[in-house]
Amino acid sequence: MATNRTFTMLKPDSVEKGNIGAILEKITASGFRIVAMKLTHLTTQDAQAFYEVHSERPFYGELVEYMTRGPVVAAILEKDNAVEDFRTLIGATNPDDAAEGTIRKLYAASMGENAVHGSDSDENAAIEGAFHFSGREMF
Ligand code: DAT
Ligand code: MG
Repeated sequence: MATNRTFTMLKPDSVEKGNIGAILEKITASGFRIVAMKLTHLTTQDAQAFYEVHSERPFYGELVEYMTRGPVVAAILEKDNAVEDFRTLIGATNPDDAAEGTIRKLYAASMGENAVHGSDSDENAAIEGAFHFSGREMF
């Protein structure tokens, strides 16, 4: 059964471009409740572990560089069917393929710098959220 939470990061390009407010507005206007949130800077080890599944891919080094070049906004979001609905809201990995009105269509520059992360399963949402937040930081 689907749980009702997902994990997101507004990636370094979103922070650099001053898009945090606009993206959070879109997220909350789409019915997601913010359960936990912080500005945090991933270490190289954090980013390598987060994207471990892609460690053999040619873009892995660039991905880790990008994700560690400045702070990100990490958050846990709550809504019915959160994981799937949030993936729909952010749009396809490559912004060129993302549907009109999605966060990546509106705010992502490229496949490599695509503005926002959304968990791809309930299991990963729980793991990713627990990596960044203790129980006392979730409301
Ligand atoms: P998503 O972030 O949509 O879940 P993913 O898990 O397949 O996508 O990949 C993680 C991130 O890696 C993605 O947001 C951007 C980067 N990435 C994926 N495929 C890439 C590619 N072919 N070239 C460059 N970056 C890529
Ligand atoms: Mg993914």
